Order: sequence, then structure tokens, then C-alpha cells
Amino acid sequence: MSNSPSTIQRPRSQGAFERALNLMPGGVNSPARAFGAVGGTPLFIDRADGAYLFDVDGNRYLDYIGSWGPMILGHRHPEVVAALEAAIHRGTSYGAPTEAESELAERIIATVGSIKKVRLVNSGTEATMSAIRLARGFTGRDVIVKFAGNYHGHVDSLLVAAGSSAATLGTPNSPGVTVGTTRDTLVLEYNDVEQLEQTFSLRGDQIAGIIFEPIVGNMGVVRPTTEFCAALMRLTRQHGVLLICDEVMTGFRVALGGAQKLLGLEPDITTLGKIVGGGLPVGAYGGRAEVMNHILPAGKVFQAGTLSGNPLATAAGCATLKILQESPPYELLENLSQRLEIGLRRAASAAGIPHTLHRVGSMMTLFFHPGPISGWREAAHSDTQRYAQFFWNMMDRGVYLPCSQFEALFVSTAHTEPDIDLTISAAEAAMQ
Ligand code: KE4
Repeated sequence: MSNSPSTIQRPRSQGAFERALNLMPGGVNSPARAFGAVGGTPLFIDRADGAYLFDVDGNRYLDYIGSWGPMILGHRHPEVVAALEAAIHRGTSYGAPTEAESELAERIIATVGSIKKVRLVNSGTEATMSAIRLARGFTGRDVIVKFAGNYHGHVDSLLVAAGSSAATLGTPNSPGVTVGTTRDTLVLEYNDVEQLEQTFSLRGDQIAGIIFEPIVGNMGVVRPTTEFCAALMRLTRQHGVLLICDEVMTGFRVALGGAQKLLGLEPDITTLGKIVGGGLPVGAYGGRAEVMNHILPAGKVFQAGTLSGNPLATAAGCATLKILQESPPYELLENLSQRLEIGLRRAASAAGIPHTLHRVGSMMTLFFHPGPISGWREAAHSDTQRYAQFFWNMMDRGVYLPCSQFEALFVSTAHTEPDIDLTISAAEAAMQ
């Protein structure tokens, strides 16, 4: 019996989920996919093509999750598929260096201005975990600062609930994370310059690094203020703290050079993921050589990985970045995304729904919240029940949105104006 708030029966997804529940925790391999935030049964996907997902019941959906960001070129881009087909006939993994890794490193360095040396890993989590270890190894300090509503993967020391004040160290927000692991983590409010300055005056000389999403995607899309960016740059330099820009989501998404290019930021370390692998498992972290040369075997900070720089993953990543570098699609993405933003705003206003929409390039969030939203304190009060019903109303009209109010939707180069207009029409009906 489906408990879905959907009006459409999807028996094969239902059966697939019941099977998966007996095999894997929650029936999924990443909790975000379990539809916990929107209720109902997750759709099992059979295949994807261009801007579309196809579920195992044969339904087609316009895809705005794009694998949570990687699929900026849409699914099965012919040049990415061709690169993978060529690579697979040369083998799948060697455990030895390849020139493809150097090509991907060159492409990253050529596009992300602050990166002069880079290490490839297998996920965004590995990238952020390694960046934190590097900041501590480079500075010899222990304290790491993060911000509420920012997500950096399942790194133990970042699975932290905010302390009671700016000077209060974090406490674990997941079983299995020890107090010892989190006692060197401070959780501050995003865009709160005063609290940042207070923290630095109290503990600046103990802080190894600050990690933040330069444009947040993980509380929904939230931009930093100019003052917040300036304070981050100023205070980290004053106190010898490394600034870690987590561009796993924004890298190659909001601009070829990432959010740091748009915002004029000069981080000491940048973390990457998602798009850099073109849909295959690639993460990366990089920065100026003086910092990166502390990583083993050049330096003494340990980090390793069996499948880091895997030949198939680097083939997909190189093919994707090659396209983005040679024919930057950001004007197309801006036009399509602006059209969608205007349509969604008009639909919500016509339905009399309190809302605010935040967009940067081809990533955006329609908050069921009157706004303003500058951080997690406001975002957390969004009407998540209303979002959940909107989600299913759109799904039943063939539009697959992020399965949480606190995520970004993504437009790809495979989307067309008719696709956007269909989405807007669906939203007008879905909000009634
Ligand atoms: P992964 O380990 O999932 O590759 O990357 C972790 C990560 C790091 N930094 C940022 C800014 C991220 O957004 C992420 C992962 N994003 C989530 C969705 N917002 C991935 C979806 C999931 O967990 O299944």
C-alpha cells in the first residue's frame, strides 16, 4: 500500500523500495534520496537522457535535481559518453598515476584562480575532510569554524550542533560522533559579521581554518553579504587562519571560476566535487602550492585513496570541463534560469502563497517563507509541509524537484525554453 501523497500509483517503484528496505538502511545509499522530507515512496530511476529522468514505471520527468548538481550538461551528453566509452576499453583502474589525472588537474587549475596545486579524491566529503586536516596540519592549530545551514559532507568534525554562544564549542549532532571530535569545532551564524568578529577576538589565534559555502545550497540557496565576504577575507588574513571555500556545489556551476570568481574571494583552500566528475565519483581540494605541498608525499599531512583519480572518473570530468571551458554555457543557463525564476515567482504570487526565491545562475530555491532569509535561523521556519505538497503536485505533473525545501534546484544546458514553460505551467497548477 503506497503511503505517497501522490495521486499516481507507481507500483514498480513501490516494490523496488520494499525490496531495498530489506537490504540497505532506509532502502537508499544516501539519506537525501529517501524522500524523508517530503513523505511518500522514492522513485526508482531506470534511466536518464538530456533533461529527463525515467522511472521504473515508465514515467518521464523533467529533472531539476541533476544528481544534486553534477549534471550541468544534462544526462548522457554525447561527448561525456564517448570519453567514457574510450576510457573503459583501456581498463577501469590501475592504482598508478595516469596522464588523465594531470589533464583534469590542469583544467581545474586553469579555471579556479585560487588553485595552483590540487589533489583528486572520490567525493566532496573526502575533499572537505582532507581540507580540514590540511588546515590543521599547516597552521598547527586545532579549532575549525563552520556555519549553521552549511553542509560539507559527513565529516565527523563537521557533524556538529551549534554551541550556546560564539565561544561555545560544538556538540555532536549524530550518534557515533564523539565529543572529542567536535570539541574543536565552532558553529556560527552565516552572514553574522558581528559574531564572526567577536569569535576572532576571543579565539583567533586558536583557529586553523574556516570552512563555508560561498553561496549556500544546503539550507536552500542563500547568498553571502558583501560585508560577510569582506570580514571573512580580512579576519582570516589578520589571524593567519586558512579560508576554505567549499565549492563542491558551486564550482563550475555559478561561473566557470566558481562562486569565488563571482564574489571576488581569495580562499586558501577550495574544495570541489559534483560537476568536476561529470557524474562520476570525483572530489578535489586545492590551493596555493605553499599550502598544498604539506600533503603527503610532498609534505607530512596524510591523505590517500585507492580510486582517487580513477581513469573513468577523470575521463568524465575532463570531458565535462573541456565543454565548459571551450563553450561556457553560463549565458544560456542564466537566460533559462531567469525565465524559470520569473515564472515560479508569478505562480506563487498568483496563488497568494508567502514565498521568497533565491537564485544564483542555474541554482535556485523557492522558499515557502515570506523572507528575508539570510541564514539558517530564518530558513528553518519555511513551510516544509507546503513544500512537500508542492513537490508531489509537481512530480505528478512530470517535474522532478529536489526532495527537500532546504536544497537547490539545478537547470542544465539540456533544458529548453519549452521545458521551462512546461515547468511554469505545472507550477501554476501545483500551487492552487
Ligand atoms: P559528497 O560527499 O556528497 O560528494 O559531497 C558532500 C558535500 C560537500 N559540500 C557541499 C557544499 C555539498 O553540497 C555536498 C553534498 N551535497 C548534498 C546535497 N546538497 C549531496 C546529496 C546527498 O547527500 O545525497
